[in-house]
Amino acid sequence: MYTHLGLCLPQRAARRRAMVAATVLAAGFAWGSQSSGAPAQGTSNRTDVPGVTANLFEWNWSSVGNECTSVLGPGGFRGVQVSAPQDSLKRTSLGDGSNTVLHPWWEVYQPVDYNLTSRMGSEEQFKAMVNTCRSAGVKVYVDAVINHMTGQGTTSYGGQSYTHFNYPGVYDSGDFHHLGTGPNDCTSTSGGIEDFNNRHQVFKCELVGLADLDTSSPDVQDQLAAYLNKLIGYGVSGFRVDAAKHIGQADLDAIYSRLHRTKDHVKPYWALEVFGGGPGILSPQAFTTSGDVLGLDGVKQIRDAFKSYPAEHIGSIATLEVFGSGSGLTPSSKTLSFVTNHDTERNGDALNYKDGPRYVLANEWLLAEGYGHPQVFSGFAWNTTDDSPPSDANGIITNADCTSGQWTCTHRNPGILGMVGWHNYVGTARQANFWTDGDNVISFSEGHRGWAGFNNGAAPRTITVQTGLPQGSYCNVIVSKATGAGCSNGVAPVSVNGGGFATVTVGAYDAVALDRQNRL
Ligand code: ARE
Ligand code: CA
Repeated sequence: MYTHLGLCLPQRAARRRAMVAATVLAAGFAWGSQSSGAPAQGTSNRTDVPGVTANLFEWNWSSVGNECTSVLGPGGFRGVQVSAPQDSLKRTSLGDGSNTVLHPWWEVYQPVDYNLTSRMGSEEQFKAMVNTCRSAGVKVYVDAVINHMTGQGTTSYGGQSYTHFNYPGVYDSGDFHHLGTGPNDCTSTSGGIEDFNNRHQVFKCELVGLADLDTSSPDVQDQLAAYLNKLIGYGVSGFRVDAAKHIGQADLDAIYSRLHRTKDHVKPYWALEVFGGGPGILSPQAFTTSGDVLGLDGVKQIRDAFKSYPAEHIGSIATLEVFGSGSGLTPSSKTLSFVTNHDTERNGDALNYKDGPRYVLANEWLLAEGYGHPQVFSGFAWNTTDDSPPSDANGIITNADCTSGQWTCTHRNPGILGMVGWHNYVGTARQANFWTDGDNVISFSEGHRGWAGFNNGAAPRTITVQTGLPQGSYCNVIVSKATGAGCSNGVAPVSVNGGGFATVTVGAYDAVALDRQNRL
């Protein structure tokens, strides 16, 4: 149970109210906070509440801007998450994490200073991208790397020279945690995190050798807030806080309290990266007092339902009748949800683009289920886990080209775009009429506005189910839209009878989704 507005409501109803808040905020009106961080300065505690977002992982700024205008805005995406824009390590030799890739994707997670001179483009290009996206109705959320600086190298993309504990003009040795015995030192043997369940080590020791900022220091907090406030000044709406588990609640709250309001006059969205598995104060649940959290436990449940890793059984999505706080996950209104992100697509925790139609199906299902603030991940194709995104000889990332096979572009899949529209349309309607064959076919309605069915099996299935919809002929939004001349793409409409029942054939690893805005 999650309480909101003084009422104790079932989780799903609470989630629906969060979506009302999102709609109202998008329209620019005041509303109560759903995803509160630390108490805000000033008179209001309202925070940004994201609608459906696309995570365009390591897309360069000009490609993100183009995508906002041509695909994301028109497609109903209300936000885009972009990669860490600050100046970072530029490797000059192999070793130290990759003996084969000179410019692995993870260079951007080693900040050197807070100029926006990155692999994705210049500060001017970043600003232009934010303006372009906002004009297209797409808010921008930034991956904020604020727990640490570098773990290797001596020079940055912006041409800055540095050493492990010295970043000219930004930080010197006194701004970091050090190996030692004092209360503010890292007390592990190596100076690194050796025990991920030890609170002291997790907060104050080095994560994979990355120089750990003393985020309890007001000077460091000011420096970090100045960086984030610069981004807010450019029009950014919020942050995915990298390695938030290693900053800890108290320091996160102190940083958040220093942040300005966004151009939409609300406090920024604050989504904390906290891998599950840690006990007590290190758990994702324990971070929901400081912001939203990433749905990293949810990705494993989705993987296990659709594919049952690691055994690679055929999956059984009937279990998804219960998903969200009912299945042990963080509350819907406090979670940035997704099928995968850049870490889990590489580490086996999640389905990924290599799973083909099943991966698309899982994304379509999440948009229908509506748990959390759903996000669709699109990165680049890779063979080894260190591979660089397509880039020039200097590591500068080249334009994303969805026809090249080098970029995954999941957000452009017509079925996913159809479900983004469906998700936005059904809005606050309540899920009902759950039906399953007990194995790999499920369907449900959202109020009287939408119905969707999913088949995670290798053969088409014809089902007769209650859709919750009024009588009529509907177009399957996975493959078509209603037009004056019938369903687009020559697709045959689905008939719903006077009792709300329909007989529908759902293809192998495919979905059928109907909504009233696509009734003929
Ligand atoms: C690279 C090299 C290293 C080298 C280091 C410093 O790979 O060999 O020592 O540089 O020179 C990413 C990459 C890292 C990369 C790093 C810096 O994944 O390989 O290191 O960038 O370039 C924990 C953290 C969680 C973190 C994951 C990866 O809790 O915050 O580890 N995730 C974020 C990002 C990553 C990023 C970083 C943090 C660093 O999303 O992409 O690293 O900015 C259990 C634990 C979790 C643990 C998890 C690891 O579940 O409970 O706490 O997550 O295992 O799977
Ligand atoms: Ca830390």
